Amino acid sequence: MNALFARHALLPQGWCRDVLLAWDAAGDLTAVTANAEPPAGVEVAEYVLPGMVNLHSHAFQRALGGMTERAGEQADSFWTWRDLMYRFARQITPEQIASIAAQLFAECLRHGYTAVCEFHYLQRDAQGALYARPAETAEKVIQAARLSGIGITMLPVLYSHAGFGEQPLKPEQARFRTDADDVLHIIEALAPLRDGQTEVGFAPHSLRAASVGQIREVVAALPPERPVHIHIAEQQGEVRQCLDFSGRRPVQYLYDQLDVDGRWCLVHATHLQPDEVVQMAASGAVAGLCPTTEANLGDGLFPLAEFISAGGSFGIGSDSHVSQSPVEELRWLEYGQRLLRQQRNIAATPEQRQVGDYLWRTALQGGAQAAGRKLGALAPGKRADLLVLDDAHVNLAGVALADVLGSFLFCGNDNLVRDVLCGGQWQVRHGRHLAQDAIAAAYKRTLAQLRAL
Ligand code: NGQ
Ligand code: ZN
Repeated sequence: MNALFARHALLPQGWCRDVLLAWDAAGDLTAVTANAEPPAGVEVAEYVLPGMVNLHSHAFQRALGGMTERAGEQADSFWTWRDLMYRFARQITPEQIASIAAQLFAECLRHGYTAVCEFHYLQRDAQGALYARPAETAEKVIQAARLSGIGITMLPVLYSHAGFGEQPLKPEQARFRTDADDVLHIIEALAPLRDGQTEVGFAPHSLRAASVGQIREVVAALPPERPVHIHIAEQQGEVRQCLDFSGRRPVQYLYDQLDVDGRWCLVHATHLQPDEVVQMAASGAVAGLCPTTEANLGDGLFPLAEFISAGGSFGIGSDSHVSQSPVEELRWLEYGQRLLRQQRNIAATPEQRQVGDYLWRTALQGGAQAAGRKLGALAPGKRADLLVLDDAHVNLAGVALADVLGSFLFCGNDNLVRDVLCGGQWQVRHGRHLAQDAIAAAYKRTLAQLRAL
């Protein structure tokens, strides 16, 4: 029997006791029964949570982590970081992309992510030519997801321009170049890989890199349930360029030009005016927040309190992967707001006053929506994606049920995720990913190659 008995499980209605969870061979939950008796022979766990969705990833950037933290002659910024990232992206082979992604995904699982949305734009070879298989690198990332066991929403990126007004790409962006036809071919080539663990959506890189006409063309050709993700309003410079080009701020311009609804994920959306907060929230689009990367790159702070008040949906992503932990994303999401407002306990509502519970459950809802897969709850029909916390850890000793997520998210840096089931398969046991040694060995070989360049 594919089953687990949880003394305490976080279900859609909140923490429940004595929950029997069962799943089928396809990796879908078939029954979730509270107040059950533990059947003989079924493993018993103390605290079980649904796994988190990582809604924004550029997997290859994992290998750049820690390498960009040296001050230059002039003031460093998002844009100087981007130059370093481009230089790094120039030489990576599809095999290297796969080994970096596998390492990243194993780490993400170990820290409590069970799904990732890969915003994938390294699609051409180092000379800027399409590979013989146009979806070559996207397929490699999906293979890495399968090796690690994480669920994936692959988002092939439309990337045609260097800036607003269809500016020609720079030579260092040649590997990213796609037009609407290229992206549609890649999406089509990936169709046979769709399954319970794998979905394929679409990502116009940004309003800088893709024109409204191109975005319309791809969205019109895409099956209606597939997610659409875009970077938006991350940097003040980008907002100014958009104003110069269109007379509108990026979010205003996007909503003026396109039908933005719940299939959309607006990544970053850092710089918003009050009317944009309201418009975004009302549209049902998910705000894709990446607090550790946004801090690392000096982006700014998303107006979370206002967005929550307006009823907006949000999720979290690790983006450049300076962190691989949902704990760190959620903690910094809340801490940024505390520092900004000089208040405490911001991410909460009158109905859900526990900040840890509010953050985990709300970010999971938004992430599930952005992933376009059967995620977001321990409930029949959803994927069997769950975490078992380490109840032997001192941080959980004698803790009231209401404070379990508070301890998980806001106390210390030990990883309290002990076991991880993803798509009905155990991938992490006692804090170790089952394939982590082989995956790390391949990753180290890749790093040695890249550092030798
Ligand atoms: C990216 N990353 O595509 O990797 C971007 C930087 C850009 C973030 N926005 C490149 N965090 O936006 O042009
Ligand atoms: Zn990004």
